[in-house]
Amino acid sequence: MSEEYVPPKVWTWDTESGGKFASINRPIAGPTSEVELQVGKHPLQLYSLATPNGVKVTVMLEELLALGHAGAEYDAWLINIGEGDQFGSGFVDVNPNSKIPAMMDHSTTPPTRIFESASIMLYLAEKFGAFLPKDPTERTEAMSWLFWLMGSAPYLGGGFGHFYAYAPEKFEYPINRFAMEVKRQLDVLDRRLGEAEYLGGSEYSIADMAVWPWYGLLSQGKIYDDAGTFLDTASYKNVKRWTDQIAARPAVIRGRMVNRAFGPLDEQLRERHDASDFDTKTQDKIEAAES
Ligand SMILES: N[C@@H](CCC(=O)N[C@@H](CS)C(=O)NCC(=O)O)C(=O)O
Repeated sequence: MSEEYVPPKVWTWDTESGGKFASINRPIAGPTSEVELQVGKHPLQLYSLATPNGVKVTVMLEELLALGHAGAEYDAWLINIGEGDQFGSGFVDVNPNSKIPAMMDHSTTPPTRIFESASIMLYLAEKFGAFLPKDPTERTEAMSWLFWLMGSAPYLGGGFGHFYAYAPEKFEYPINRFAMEVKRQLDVLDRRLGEAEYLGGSEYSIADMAVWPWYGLLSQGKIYDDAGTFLDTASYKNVKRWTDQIAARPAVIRGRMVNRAFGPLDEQLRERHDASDFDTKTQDKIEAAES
């Protein structure tokens, strides 16, 4: 590492930390501007972006619709975190933590706000009675893996991903530390998926929907540049089997497209207000119509 850093006695916010998201990082909570959120025609209003945390919820909503739960129809509004949309007053009213995904359910009186992806998934699983096994042992196992994900993914995203892909320089110490931890986590998943088809057991559940957008996309080499090669994800065979199985589900393919504002244009449905939007409002079609 370059120069040795000696922490001051009291930390102060006087410089940007550098790196890809430096301009949106700040040490205080609360809104920075007055911005009302838009509300569409469906009871469920989602405010999100297709990062792995956002994709968990759009996959779940598309899975619920695929299962015939018409009440899961939703409007998905794009929150561009790179531009600071998460600090608008309307968004902060829904999620005081200023992070996507955030959801409002207008079918209740008063409307219910839900933030934290796992809380949103549990809310939807309970509301529709779906994707949480009825068998108490499998249900508990699914919940354990859901909470495992919430504790583990920050080491993959905020730890490994940050230092491998986003930090202003490649620092060996944190990359080593978090690569070691993420490989251990992949081994944990690999062993579990060697003994059961899904994380909860025999049923596809919210545990799989939560874990897949992180460790499945990592296994497919779709997040953090070439991290799949760096971490040798191909060697985790059971994770790969499970990843490919889930990736082929039509609801997962649709869910990954919602609120996506990066990647191939035909895979970007920046806002979703109707099931037909997948056929007519992807970004390639919008841009073709404008030109
Ligand atoms: N534990 C939260 C994490 C959400 C989260 O970290 N969201 C990121 C995008 S993946 C975000 O909105 N970041 C914006 C910011 O930090 O300002 C959840 O699962 O909902």
